Amino acid sequence: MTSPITTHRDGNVLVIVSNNPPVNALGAAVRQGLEAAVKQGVEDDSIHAMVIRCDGRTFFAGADITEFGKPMQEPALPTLVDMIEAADKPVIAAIHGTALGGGCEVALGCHYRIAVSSAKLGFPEVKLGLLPGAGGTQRAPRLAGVALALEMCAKGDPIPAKKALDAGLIDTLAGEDSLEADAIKFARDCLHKPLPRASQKTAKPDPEAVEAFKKANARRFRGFDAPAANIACVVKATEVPYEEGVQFERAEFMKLMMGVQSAAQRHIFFAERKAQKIDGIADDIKLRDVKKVGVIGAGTMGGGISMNFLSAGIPVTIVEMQQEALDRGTGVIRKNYEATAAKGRIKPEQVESAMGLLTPTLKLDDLADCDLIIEAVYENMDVKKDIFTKLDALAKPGAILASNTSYLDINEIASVTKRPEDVLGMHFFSPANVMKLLEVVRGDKTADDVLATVMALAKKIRKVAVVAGVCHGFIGNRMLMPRQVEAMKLLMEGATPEQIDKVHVDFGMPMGPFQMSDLAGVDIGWHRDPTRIESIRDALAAEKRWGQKTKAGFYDYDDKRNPSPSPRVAEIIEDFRKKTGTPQHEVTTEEIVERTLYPMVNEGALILAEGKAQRASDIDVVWIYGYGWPVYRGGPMFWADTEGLKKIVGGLEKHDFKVAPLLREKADKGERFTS
Ligand code: T1G
Repeated sequence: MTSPITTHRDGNVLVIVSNNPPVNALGAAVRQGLEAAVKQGVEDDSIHAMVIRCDGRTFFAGADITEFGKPMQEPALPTLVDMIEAADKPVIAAIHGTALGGGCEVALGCHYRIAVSSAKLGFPEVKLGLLPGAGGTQRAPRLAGVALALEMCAKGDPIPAKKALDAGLIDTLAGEDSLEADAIKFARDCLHKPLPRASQKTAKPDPEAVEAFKKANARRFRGFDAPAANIACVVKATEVPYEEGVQFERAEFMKLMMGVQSAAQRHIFFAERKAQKIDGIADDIKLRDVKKVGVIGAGTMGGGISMNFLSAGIPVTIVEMQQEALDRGTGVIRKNYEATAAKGRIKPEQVESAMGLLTPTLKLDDLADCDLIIEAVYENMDVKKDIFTKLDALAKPGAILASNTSYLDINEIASVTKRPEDVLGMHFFSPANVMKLLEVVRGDKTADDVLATVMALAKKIRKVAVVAGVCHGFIGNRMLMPRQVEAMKLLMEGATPEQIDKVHVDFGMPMGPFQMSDLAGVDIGWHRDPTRIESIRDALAAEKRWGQKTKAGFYDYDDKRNPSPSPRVAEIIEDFRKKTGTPQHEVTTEEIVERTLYPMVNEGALILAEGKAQRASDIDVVWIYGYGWPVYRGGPMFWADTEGLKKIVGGLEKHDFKVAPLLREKADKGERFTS
């Protein structure tokens, strides 16, 4: 097999090139090729300098994650990086694209670094539950200082080349189209300079920066192991020589690599990408052009949905019934963009360019030339059928007609049109301009190219899309229902809202079932008859305890929306317990987990068996990106595997749940849902 590494000479400079698509991952063949090439350059006296660069879209984007967990083939990346640095001739890293993880470490092992200004450098290992394991935590603080090294290693976000240049991580910038030539020239300019080796520099201690960083990120790092390990390694770099520090780094890396959290986060890394693939549809299927989008409804959802397309440079025509509602909706869109600009996350001119792509109208007919129309109106089947009947008459042939319904039957909606093959669901999660998950609901008659077009479009609008089948609540909300039902039952049997929510927050969820109800609205789906009180929720809704929006729900809220347990809610719960004569018992944490989380896994097994999700990892992606399931637990199905399916079945049986056949089958066979 030909090596992904080739070399060519430019006079006395050896150019070493990697061609390992798609991202030049530093797999064994790449490492072996690099080692041989650098060795060749060192031993050849006619070579006075070396340039390392990559073909394709990017410089090395890291170690090959697919190799993790398999027997490591020499040379190990740390060894290779040290070998590059030990060379007695200048080695220059020529960077484009994203030099990430091990790729950034290779660059820091080189004596000099040159990058095009569009390049980025970073250490995303922490997002995989890891840390830079090839000297990155030791070289970065020595080159760029503790504060930036902490940001890069413990948060994992890449930095632009200019910032890297200012910080001393790279030495100069190259022309976008002349990277190799500029690198060769730079190499020659370095020939008579001392050979700088990052590992030999000193990283100055900065305890204030460390404490400030820890404090500023405590909430973000809650529950994760890797950030603290990254911080410890960066601090170690300021305390001991490189040789000692890199041993510490290696030990911390191996601890994380062997841990469940990293396995979970690597599972999600691949699961997110696998979710983009639609089984049975060719990757190269011809997609429909989507140059113009129509959105019906300018409320919270319609406005948020519109922003996704506007931010991707796709024009949107947004329709409302009343001018006042239309003005309010477009006003909220502008306000959202301005708030983002105020935080410096976008430039003011980007606000205007986005708003310039928005066409508000009161006329449904103005959607006639749209390639995709998304309905985001009141969650009522009759209302939706009426709209799709009208759309069927006015939309151009080939237009994709989508509903943002969160649980209604897409097949029934499609049935009122003469083009059911062009109809599907696009279930955005509120706030739609923020939440990354998009459930793409495939109707029985949805055409393959329609589905593939929307899945591809999702990536363009920076959503994480998952294909869902038609069923009540699709994937996410269908699994949410048993959790909410059981949580209410536990209230009746003796638990309190704060007790149940605490179990979920301690588990790693951003909020528990009752905090979520208060956020979404206790009155969602309420029959709105205050005299009809058949449940605790009815009683709350009847007293206008609708959640955060009325400053009272399952909790009481102060002006800053800080929750506190509500004596009134305790009374209401107590009344219902007495009225229904529900037997009381002391509810334990274990019971709350078994009765609110295990049923979610059970429902996930039913969803899989019914083919409403393509794969268990898709279900995990839904819950990570739609509901904030802690990524270090890998999603409900991965977590069930780590808990052990036999234990899940036992817990469900303990509480008289009907165990899903697929779950029982896998438990009996000792199988897992996820690889
Ligand atoms: N290893 C193996 N495959 C990878 C990969 C990697 N590092 N990165 C991407 N891929 C695959 C990905 O699965 C997909 O495959 C295809 O490439 C395109 O990816 C020792 C231990 C580089 C910003 O964490 O962030 O170095 O689905 O769809 O949107 O210290 O990929 O086509 O079959 O994401 O253009 C550290 C992870 C590793 C970077 C490009 N590095 N990758 O984004 O394409 S650990 C990372 C990314 C490490 C060392 C440590 C992104 C990207 P398929 P894509 P993209």
